[in-house]
Amino acid sequence: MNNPMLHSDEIRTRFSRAMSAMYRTEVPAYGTLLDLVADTNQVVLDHDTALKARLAASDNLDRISEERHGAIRLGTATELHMIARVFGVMGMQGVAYYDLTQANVPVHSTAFRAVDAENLARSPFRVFTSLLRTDLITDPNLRKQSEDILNARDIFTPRLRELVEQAEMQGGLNEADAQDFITQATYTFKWHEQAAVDKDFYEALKDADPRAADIVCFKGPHINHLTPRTLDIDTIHAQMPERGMNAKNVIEGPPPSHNILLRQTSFKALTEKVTFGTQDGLHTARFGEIEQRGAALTPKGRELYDALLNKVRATITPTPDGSNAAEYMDVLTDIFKAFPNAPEDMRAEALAYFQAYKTDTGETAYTPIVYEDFLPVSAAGIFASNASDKTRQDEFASSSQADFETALGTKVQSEFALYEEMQNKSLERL
Ligand code: OOG
Ligand code: NI
Repeated sequence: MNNPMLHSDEIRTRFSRAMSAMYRTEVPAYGTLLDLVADTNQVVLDHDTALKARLAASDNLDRISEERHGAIRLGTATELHMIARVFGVMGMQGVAYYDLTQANVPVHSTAFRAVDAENLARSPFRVFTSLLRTDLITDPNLRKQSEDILNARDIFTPRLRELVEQAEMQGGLNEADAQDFITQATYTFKWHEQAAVDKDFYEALKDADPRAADIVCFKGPHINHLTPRTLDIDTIHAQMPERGMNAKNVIEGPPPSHNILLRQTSFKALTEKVTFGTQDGLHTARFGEIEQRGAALTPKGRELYDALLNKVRATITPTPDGSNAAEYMDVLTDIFKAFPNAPEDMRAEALAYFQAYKTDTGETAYTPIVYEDFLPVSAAGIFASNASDKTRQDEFASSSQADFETALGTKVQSEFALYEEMQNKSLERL
């Protein structure tokens, strides 16, 4: 008989740590970022004892600075289908559909994550997973060659396939098999310095679209960033240059005044040495990011958020050289005065989801439900700033959520429905 199964939450937790260890080795600058995050989080906790007590009650304090998400990019429907099974072993399901073509990026995406509150509490680690839309590579030769390259590759080890099948059949994996699974799964996302194509093809595809080149020209879907949680994103953002990191100019998402959705920033993607056959070359893809999360917004709240952000963008767009970064933050903060930031006001206007609970004195109180997903606009910002400075005018064809879900083998879950269910469950429990 097999030994007892390891809980999928535990497999996910260990997987996120294995990914972190691998990425730190691959990208030393990422280790520097992690050190800065740990130091700053400690300073915040030392100074804010109330926050520390709150976090001790609701979170695992030791895990405060751990990774909360990563991102990968896949090339084919078959790869997406298999990756869904791999993440399934770790209790992660596709939540939300992100149409990146709206930002002229030829991919569509979902986030694999745990969906229930107790599983999220054990490990909220999520992977933003994009699928290339080769139909949007306009040059027919490049498109055909890309598809041929992608169809010929196998990004999964035979052992990983075996373990996934075993997990599906047995309903889990025992300790030894789970450990093997984590090693094999992590291997899928390793960096390959040796490209899978020649330099001419790489350059041609990169000219057409750098994101397509990042996906097609390498042997596997290398993890392109990991993102630990920070308790003070503004301080870390400001300190990144002091530690030698080329930080983005502005923090994406809402202004510091608003504890909603998520705010994130990163050091810009590094240009790294790769080889094409025997030829040396360079590739720019990998970076390190930090995030700070706030309240999950209802559709009404999201609409207001989007409207305000559009207003900001119509007024000012951050310049690539960062010259108007301070002004951008001022405009953002100013325009967001139209969005209530007190939790009780957000609740009164049904802008965010809330968890109901009983206080020590028996009264009903409400705390915002943490947003577990991604911002489409923000994701696009990441793509845009980290892949190329090239501006593209061509409008991509409209997206196809149905195609994506066919590849996935199931529908993506609605993030709004999940938050609403959490809210309802908490009310029922009272
Ligand atoms: C995915 C970017 C999405 C984020 O934080 O918005 C993401 C990618 O660059 O492949 O991780
Ligand atoms: Ni990210």
